[in-house]
Amino acid sequence: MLISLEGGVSDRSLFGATFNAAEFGAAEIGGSRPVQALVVDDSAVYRKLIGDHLRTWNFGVTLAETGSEAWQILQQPGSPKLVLLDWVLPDLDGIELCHRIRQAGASGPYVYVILLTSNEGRQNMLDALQAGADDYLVKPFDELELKARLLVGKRILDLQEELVAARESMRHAATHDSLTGLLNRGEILAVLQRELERARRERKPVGLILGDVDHFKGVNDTLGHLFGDEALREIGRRLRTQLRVYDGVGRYGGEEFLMVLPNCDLPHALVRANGLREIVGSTPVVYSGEERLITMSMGVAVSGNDGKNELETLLNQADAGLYAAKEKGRNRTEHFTPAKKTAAGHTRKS
Ligand code: GH3
Ligand code: MG
Ligand code: MG
Repeated sequence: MLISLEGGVSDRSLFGATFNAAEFGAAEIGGSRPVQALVVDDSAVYRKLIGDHLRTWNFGVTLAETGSEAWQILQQPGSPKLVLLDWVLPDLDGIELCHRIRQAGASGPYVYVILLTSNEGRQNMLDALQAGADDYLVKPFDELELKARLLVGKRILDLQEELVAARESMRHAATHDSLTGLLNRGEILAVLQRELERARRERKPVGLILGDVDHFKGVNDTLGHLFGDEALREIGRRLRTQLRVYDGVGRYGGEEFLMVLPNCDLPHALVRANGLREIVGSTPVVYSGEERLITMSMGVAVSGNDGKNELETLLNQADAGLYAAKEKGRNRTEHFTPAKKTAAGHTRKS
C-alpha cells in the first residue's frame, strides 16, 4: 500500500513494483523492548497510517497534531527518542522543532528525527538536515521506505544507548571499589572535599570516621583470602545500611573504610561511629560453612578547627583517633584530641 499525499491513501506502489505484505506484517523492528516513537502530523490520515505501521513493527506510538504539542511531549521525562516529524505544521514547523530538539538535547539522550515532507519541499532538504534532522522521507512514501528509515533510526538509537551504558559503567568502575561496591579512595576523598567546601559556606561541621578491621591479617591467615574478601563485602554492606543517604562511605584502603557525615558534630559523630562499630561486630560473618566475629576500630574527627589544608588535617586527626583505638585494645571508638606539648617541646597526638 502506498501512503500518498495529504488526505488520501492510494494503492499505487511508489517503486512500480509489488512487495510481499506478509514480509512486513511478520517483521518486528521495534525489538523486544519497544522503542517509543512520536508521530507528529496535522493530517489524521497520516497519523493513523504511520501509527498503525509502527505498532505492527512493535514500536510504541505517541501521536501529536501540532508542533507545540510535540514539543510539550518531548520535554516530559522518558519522552520518545524517535520522532517522525511532518515539515509543515500549523504552528511550530518541523524545522523549528528540529532546532529546538537539538538545542535542548546536548545533555539528554539522543532524539532521532525523521522529517516528512511533500515532494515540493525536496529542495529544502539541506535546510532540514542542517536544522538537525537525521533523515527525511518524501511523501508519498511506501511501507518499505518507512520501514528502512526506521530500521536505521532504531540502530542508531541502540548504538547510542550502548555507548551511554558503556560510559556509565566506565564512570562507575572509575569511582567505585570493585570488591565492596563502595566508593573508592579517590571518590570518597572527593566527597569529603565537596562536603568540607559546603560546610564552610554553611558554617556546619563535617564528621569523619576512619574504620579499620581488627586483626584482619589473622582472618585471612586462618580462614583464607576468599573468606577475607567476603568479610570486607559484608562489612561494606553493614556500614552502608547504617548510614543516611547523604552520608558517604568508601573503601579507603585494604581493610580501612572512610565515612563522611555532613552536618555532624563531635558528640553525634561518636555515637554514629559506635553504632557502625556495633553493627559490624554484633553478628559473625558467615561464608562457605565458616563463621567469624569480626570487629572494627574507629577514629573520629570533626571539621571546623582549621581553615587551611582542612582535608589533610582532618584525615590525620581521624587516623590519630584510630591509632589510639588500636592502642587501647581495638573494637572501640576514639577521637582526636588536640596535640599536647611534651616536656621536650614536641607535639604528640592523642
Ligand atoms: P590491626 O588490628 O592492627 O589492624 O591488624 P590487621 O591484621 O588488621 O592489620 P594489618 O595491616 O597487619 O593487616 C591487614 C590485612 O588486610 C593484610 C592484608 O592482606 C589484608 N587485606 C587488605 N586488602 C584485602 C583484600 O582485598 N582482601 C583480603 N582478603 N584481605 C585484604
Ligand atoms: Mg586492620
Ligand atoms: Mg589497616
